[in-house]
Amino acid sequence: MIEKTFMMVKPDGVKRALTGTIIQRVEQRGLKIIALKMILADKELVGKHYVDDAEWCDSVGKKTMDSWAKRGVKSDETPIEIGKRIRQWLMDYITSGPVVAMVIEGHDTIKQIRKLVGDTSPHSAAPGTIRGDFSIDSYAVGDQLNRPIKNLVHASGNKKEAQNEISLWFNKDEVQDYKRIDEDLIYRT
Ligand code: 3AN
Repeated sequence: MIEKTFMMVKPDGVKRALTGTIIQRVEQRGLKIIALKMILADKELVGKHYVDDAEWCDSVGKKTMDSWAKRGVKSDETPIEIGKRIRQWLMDYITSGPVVAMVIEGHDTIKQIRKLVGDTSPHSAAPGTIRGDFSIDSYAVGDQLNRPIKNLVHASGNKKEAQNEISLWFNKDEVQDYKRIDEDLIYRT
């Protein structure tokens, strides 16, 4: 099924001059970039992106606690409390420099882009993925330095997130409709 997703090169990816390389990975897979811009986001925008809701905080908190459990780290905090702290870190981090936001269209794009991006922690991300090839950051280092994991990119996790994030970062007239020269070859003939 042809669908759209949202992807963002985070400030560490932009500052490390990896934007072109990351875009190339998307395009060479046969997925189509239909919107693209560099933007210095403010806290209001990033606050809407990383929504202050219990479900999001709980999910990020639980993933973090799993990583702690593997390292034998114990905590009295609830997953929601952990998620809220990480959200604050992310607000500072994502507004610390320009990001490159894009909308990508193609077959099963939401899942395929997540696969291309790799595990949240670059340290665990498989070689061949963006995070696994270009970063070595980890939960452990992030925790030690009280900062978010610098994992180069964000990509929407599901359809609802993709729809919300696309309309948050782009106006309708910024999203283009065009045909790639190889589209018929990829999908049809
Ligand atoms: P993903 O970006 O792979 O979907 P999420 O949604 O679990 O990962 O987390 C959102 C972002 O929050 C991550 N990309 C990462 O930058 C940051 N993050 C999540 N958990 C932690 C943590 N325990 N320590 C530091 N940063 C974290």
